[in-house]
Order: sequence, then structure tokens, then C-alpha cells
Amino acid sequence: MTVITHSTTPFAGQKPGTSGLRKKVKVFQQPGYAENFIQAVFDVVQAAPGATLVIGGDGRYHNRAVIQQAIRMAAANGYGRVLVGRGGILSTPAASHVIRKHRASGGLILSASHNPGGPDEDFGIKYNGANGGPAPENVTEAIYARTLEIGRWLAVDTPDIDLDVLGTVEVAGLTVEVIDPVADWADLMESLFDFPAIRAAVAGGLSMAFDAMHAVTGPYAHEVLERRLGFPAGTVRNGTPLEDFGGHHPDPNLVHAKVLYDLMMDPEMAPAFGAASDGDGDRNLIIGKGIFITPSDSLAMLAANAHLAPGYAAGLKGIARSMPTSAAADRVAEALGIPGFETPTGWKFFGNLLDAGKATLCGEESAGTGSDHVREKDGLWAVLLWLNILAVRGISVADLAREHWEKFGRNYYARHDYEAIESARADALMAELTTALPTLPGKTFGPLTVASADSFSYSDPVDGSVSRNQGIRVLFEGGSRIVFRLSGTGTEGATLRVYLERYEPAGGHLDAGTPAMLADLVAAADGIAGIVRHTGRTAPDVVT
Ligand code: G16
Repeated sequence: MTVITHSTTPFAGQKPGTSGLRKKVKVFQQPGYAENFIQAVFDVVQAAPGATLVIGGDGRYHNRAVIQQAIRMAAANGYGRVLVGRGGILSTPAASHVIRKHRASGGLILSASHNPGGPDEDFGIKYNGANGGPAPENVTEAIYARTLEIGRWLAVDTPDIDLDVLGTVEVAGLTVEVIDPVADWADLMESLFDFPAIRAAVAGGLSMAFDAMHAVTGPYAHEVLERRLGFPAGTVRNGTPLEDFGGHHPDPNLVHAKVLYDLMMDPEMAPAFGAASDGDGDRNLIIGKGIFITPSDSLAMLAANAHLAPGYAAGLKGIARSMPTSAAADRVAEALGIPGFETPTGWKFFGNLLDAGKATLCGEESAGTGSDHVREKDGLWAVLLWLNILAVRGISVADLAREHWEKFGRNYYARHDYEAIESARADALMAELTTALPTLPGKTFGPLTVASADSFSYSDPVDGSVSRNQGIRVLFEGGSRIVFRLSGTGTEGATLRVYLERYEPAGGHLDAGTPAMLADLVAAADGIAGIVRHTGRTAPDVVT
């Protein structure tokens, strides 16, 4: 094997964000750009000689080119085996499972998640470790530090392999196995959920629509929903992964999955259950007939009913949620007598809790829900747990939600996103807000009085590491809350996220419209942060 040493100079700004390095395809296409980052990963993680590496992505434009190069680089960097999904496809949760099941040292996941794909759109690279989860902050920081000083990358000079044929090929001493991207993950799902009960419910008329958004979950959904569970062909919509996601934004929210939403709100046409997943298959959208379930509520409702699935019949060890996620899950944890954890935004913060057996279910307001079955959020897993619960209980989504709120109260919740703001303006808004924090308690905004305000800091209960500046929290008397945070996943300017939450106890207004319930909070958010003044925006771009 001849290793070629390519000399290089550092690129500016290869700092991994919430989910790895995400940039425009054109940025990734600069000669040496992807190679620099991958080499920085290899230099930092220092896998043992002969180690196994998993490689896969969500099928977006540029996926195959980077995979071929990563294989040549893995060979040159001493890996012994690479497992790669056929067609370069592996959903993020499936990649996490493959890493764990095949005892790989880690994996490269090529995705920009819910961001659009195509020659002028987004691409991304993320490294997950041997536990199957996103690299923790100390590793991503070390990777970034390495990108600043890197002077060479290593590769072997071999032709592309055929990614579309299952089987094993040798690449300069490296064994490359092209694996079925779906099988391992689908078997795992069958071990967790009551497939016979769901099949019986489907035979009895349970209907659903799943929108794969021309992204990675199409093959997974066809296999599990249509082939293994018996939903009729056509249940999975937009099920063929396309390099540009059909020109759409593969983000399963009410804006980008509007066709599904409109179907679910149509009293004549709606099936019993509607769901969607994103570019790389880790996010989920849950809609019942006539009712959207917020991700925060979904986490709470799943936690309250998870024991109905065989994989969770022994009960939950704990429930973890990201800080901006509503407190609905905390009330379930309390009722179950198990711990509830509040972590910073980013799935990586759940890793230690899951590895240490402190939490079983985790969830985020950003449409991520998952469990200790893998170390990523898992869109179709959430869909299957919902189906399991609906099938066993023979209940509709709307009735289940109502029952839940009558027992636990309801956390009205919305997130307002202001996208592609000039970074300097967004930074100025956050800086001014941070400075004002000590002056906020006691101030009134309409009928709301600020009880406390702080910048969220997290101390990891497992390894003691501390993460500071994870979002601004403003709590009001009576339990309402506003959180301000800048997104860590955007690829253009800055995105300001404003999270609004109002708690209504059981016996209160459980059927009101969310916008009306949150109107005072929306006004207070502008009063506190000066959103219009700083950004010039009078309304959010996306409300979820
Ligand atoms: C990623 C992380 C999530 C996190 C989200 C936050 O999601 O995996 O854990 O909640 O980013 O995004 P932002 O920083 O933009 O609010 P994904 O689906 O993009 O990988």
C-alpha cells in the first residue's frame, strides 16, 4: 500500500457546530476542504490500527464523492475495515446502531440534516464515537484546534468502489463492506416494539401517512411500515431519496411538511396518524387527525405510555430533555418517580446520561426524540412508539392528548425562528440581553412579571464537565417562560430562536388556541430582547 501525503494549509472556520461541520456544498467542494476536516478527525481520535469505521450519509448531493475520498483516507490512516451503507446511505440513527452493533471505533455521518441539498445548498460531516453518539464537546474542540494547524492529509491512490453492490472489496489493504443500510436497524425496531399488535391494528383499519420528504427515511419506512407492518403501499410518500430532496427543505415542521399537515387537518381525508422525518432521519413530526402534537408534548406522552412497548416494559430509568424543550416531560418523570434531566441543546449532551443508565428517553423541542437503543435521536423510532401505543390502547391521538393534559396539565408551546439575520446584529441582540439579565427580575411586560432571568449553564452529572452560555432563560411569575438562543446549525448568517411556553394546569384552559395563549409572551419577548429594533424583522420566518 502506498500512502500519499498531500500537503495542505488550514481553511478558516472549520468549527463544528451543534451537529458537526455544516457548510454550503461549494465550500466543501474546494480542493482539500473535506479532506482537511476528515484528516483532523482521524488525527484527533487516533483509532487503533485495524479499527472499524462506519461511513454513510443521507444521500444528498456530494455524498458519494466524499465517501469515496473518506474510504481512501481511512485506508491510508490505518483503519482495517470500513462499513458503508449501499448507495452511501445510512440514516443518522441507523449509523449509530451500526457503529454499536459492529463494535466500530466510530463513524463519519455525511449530512446537513434538515437543511436543503443540491449543488447550491448544504452539506455536512459529523463524527460519532464508539458509543454511536455525536462526539462530545472536548473532541469537537480538539478537531477544530487540529483544523487550524493541519499541514497534510493522507490517502491511498485507488479508484472509486462500487457503492451500489452489496459485498466486500479490498482497498489497499482496507476491507470495505457495502452493507444493507436498513436491515440492522429494522431488526432492532422489531425487537423493541409490539409488531404483532401494530399489524393487528393495521388489519383492523389503523391508517397512516408518512412523509419521507425525498430524504433518507424512505427505504427504512417502506421496509418497516409497508413490508413488516402491513400498511398499504402508498402509506410512505416521497419515499425515494433524492440528491436535492426534490428541491424541498427536508425539515419536518408545519411549514415544510405542509402537504401532510393539510391532509391531517382535513376531516374527510385524514388518516388516523400522520408523521414525517427529516433529511438524515433523526427528527420526527407527529400529527393526529386534526391535531398537531408538539415535540415537547410528544416526549411527555411517549414517556407516560412507553411501558406498553416490549422494549420499555420494565419502565424508564429517567427522562432527559434539552433546556428549551417544555417542562411537560418533567411532570411525567415526577409522576413516575424517576429523575428528569435538563441539558443544553444538542443530542451529544444526552450521551453520558444514556451511557450511565441514568436516562432511557430523551427529547428536544427541535423534533428529536429517542432512547437508549442508539445514541442519536431517531425519527422512525418515535413514529413506531406512537403506533405501538395507539395500537395497544386502541385510542386516537386526539383522545390520548386530551387524556394526558387532563392528568398533567398542558404546556402551551411555540418556537419563533428569525432566520438568516446578519450575524453582527444577532450577536448584538444577545450581548445586550445578557447585560440586561440582572435588571429583569421584577419588571413587568403587559400582565407578565419577570421572576428570574439567567444564562443557562450545565454541569454534566456524569463527568462533571461544565457548558456555559447555553441560552438565555426568562421565567415569569406563574411558570411561563421565554428562552432566547442562537441556532448552532444554520449555514447562513444567524438564526435567532425564541421559545415560548405557558403552563395551564389540569382543569384550566386545555383546548385554547396556542397563538392566543402565547400572545402576551410574544409581546414580552420583543419588549425584553428588542427583536424588531435589532433585526428589523416584525415577524418570525418560521413558527413551530
Ligand atoms: C441538531 C442536534 C440537535 C439539536 C439541534 C439544534 O439537530 O442534533 O440535538 O437540538 O441541532 O439545532 P439549533 O442549534 O439549530 O437549534 P440536527 O437534526 O440538525 O442534527
